[in-house]
Amino acid sequence: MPNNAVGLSRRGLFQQAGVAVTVASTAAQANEADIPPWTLEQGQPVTDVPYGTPSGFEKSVMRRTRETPLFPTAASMLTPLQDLDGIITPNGLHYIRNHAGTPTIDPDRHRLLVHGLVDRPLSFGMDDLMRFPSVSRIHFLECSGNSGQYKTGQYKADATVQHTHGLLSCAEWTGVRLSDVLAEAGLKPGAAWILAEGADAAALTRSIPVAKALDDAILAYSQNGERLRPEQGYPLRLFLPGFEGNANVKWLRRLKVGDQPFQTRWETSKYTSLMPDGVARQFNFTMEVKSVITRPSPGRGLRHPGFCEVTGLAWSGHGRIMRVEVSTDGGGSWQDAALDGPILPKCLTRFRLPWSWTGGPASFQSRATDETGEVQPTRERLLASRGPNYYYHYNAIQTWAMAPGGEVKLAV
Ligand SMILES: Nc1nc2c(c(=O)[nH]1)N[C@H]1C(S)=C(S)[C@@H](COP(=O)(O)O)O[C@H]1N2
Ligand SMILES: [Mo]
Repeated sequence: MPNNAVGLSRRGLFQQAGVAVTVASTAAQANEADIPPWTLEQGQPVTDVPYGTPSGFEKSVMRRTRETPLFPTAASMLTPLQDLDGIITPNGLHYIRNHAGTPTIDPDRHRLLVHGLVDRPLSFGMDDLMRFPSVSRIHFLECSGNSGQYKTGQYKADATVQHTHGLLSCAEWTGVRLSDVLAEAGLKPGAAWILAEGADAAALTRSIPVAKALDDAILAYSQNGERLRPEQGYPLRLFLPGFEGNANVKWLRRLKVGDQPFQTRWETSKYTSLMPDGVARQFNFTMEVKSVITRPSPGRGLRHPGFCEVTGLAWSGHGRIMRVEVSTDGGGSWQDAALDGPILPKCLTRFRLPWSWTGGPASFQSRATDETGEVQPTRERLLASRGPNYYYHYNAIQTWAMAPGGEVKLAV
């Protein structure tokens, strides 16, 4: 079994990495009598910040677009994974994937209609929904197009992990169990699929299996403790843990229960998987096991040889992460990384490996295994098994190449 807990003292950890760490070496030389200017005057009044924003020195930590979007309303913004710690994505940095812009919705006028194969068609206002018992769960959300450009080799030479993996975020989602709402309406015999429709100009619609709706689906109204951001579906979104981003319908206005899938354009012309035999596989919902090293990574290289913590994120739509192995020699040898707890199902898991850079070239890879035993594939294995027409759900092992100077670039 993997070694999930490091269980070493800091000193032991550094020794294990085989280096002496000199993080505090200049402390003794600093003149402690030098009082910094910000200590000599009053700070900013607290009443100036009714709603806080990050320090002005953190301006470079921001969402970025994949490429210049042809349509600003049908585009995406990527999460800066290289700049974040832990597993939670701050709300202002959650990735955005919109097909027709972010609507401005008055929550007092927003309704959710539940109809179709139900005993009692119902219409809910936000106040009605909030009277149901609430649940809060920490889950990742990933667009199935995340990392898809690897397939086509379209990344620019200076792409970072934000460009390659930034259609990925993780938040604590609070809302109402969809099963509770469906119990109010009463499912009729034969109910098997539910059409979920958004109130945006795309009127995005997806068919969701009733089994998923009754399992762990949430009608979410909050994200990391506050109401959803407009970009994430304010005031209400469908949240389907582990399912591809597209099925998590934002600005949710309608649920129609049926006995078969509704065959919307989002599940026929888009978001299908064209197999080598020419057959398009539909309803390929669950995001497969995947991981990526966020540091070191392109733009986050090293300047001095010595101790370096290799860290990144692993996730699986099938459940918990069991193991993450890290290679610093391009897959020649592997070491188990430590996993930060709690290790939650269908959630990002942070991994860490103490490492010592001797100053030479290195080639970083991470390989995750989930609790179903599924192992993240190599690029070769993935492309071979899927054939030339498959695009979505690219979950292959990622390689970052470090040059002797310490600069890191994406490989492939
Ligand atoms: N109504 C509606 N729901 C939507 C979309 C949309 O454009 N309209 N985009 C989908 C796609 S493709 C993804 S990946 C996720 C993105 O959610 P996020 O913007 O909160 O990250 O929302 C999905 N739900
Ligand atoms: Mo997506």
